[in-house]
Amino acid sequence: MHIPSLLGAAALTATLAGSALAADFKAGNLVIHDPWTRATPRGAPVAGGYAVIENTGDQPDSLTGGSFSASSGFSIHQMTMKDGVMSMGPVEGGLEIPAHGSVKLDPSGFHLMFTGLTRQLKRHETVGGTLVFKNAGTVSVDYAVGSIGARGPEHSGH
Ligand SMILES: [Cu+2]
Repeated sequence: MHIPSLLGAAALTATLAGSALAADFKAGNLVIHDPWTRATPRGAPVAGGYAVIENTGDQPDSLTGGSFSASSGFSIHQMTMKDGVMSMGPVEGGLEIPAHGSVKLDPSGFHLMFTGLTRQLKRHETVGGTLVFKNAGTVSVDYAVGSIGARGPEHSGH
């Protein structure tokens, strides 16, 4: 019997369940750092998704789609400034992740748009989903839900 290690694992599980820890996800040459989203007001129809996608390989890849378990729709968006007005629209043809480079998805630039939310997102939970890449294929990720006004992923323990 390994009672001490079992207790240790239980304690660790309890710690992880208590906070939405940011995490990294790997697929082939890609590393998806700290996927996160924001808590939503009750009844909100959409939420944004953010992460840093790093490509350690010699070939470019491209993000072509994905899914979010708490929404019916998923698209890749870009914020643009035109005539002094910020607007957003879909990125056509996929978002390139350059070889030996990275792309940041954040509230002011490229981002994921979860449309048709099926429920309210609550701070400190994690919500599953996928990202689909041209070369790396489909990657499962978990989005840590931050506060409604969060500007970046929340880290706990450091
Ligand atoms: Cu958008």
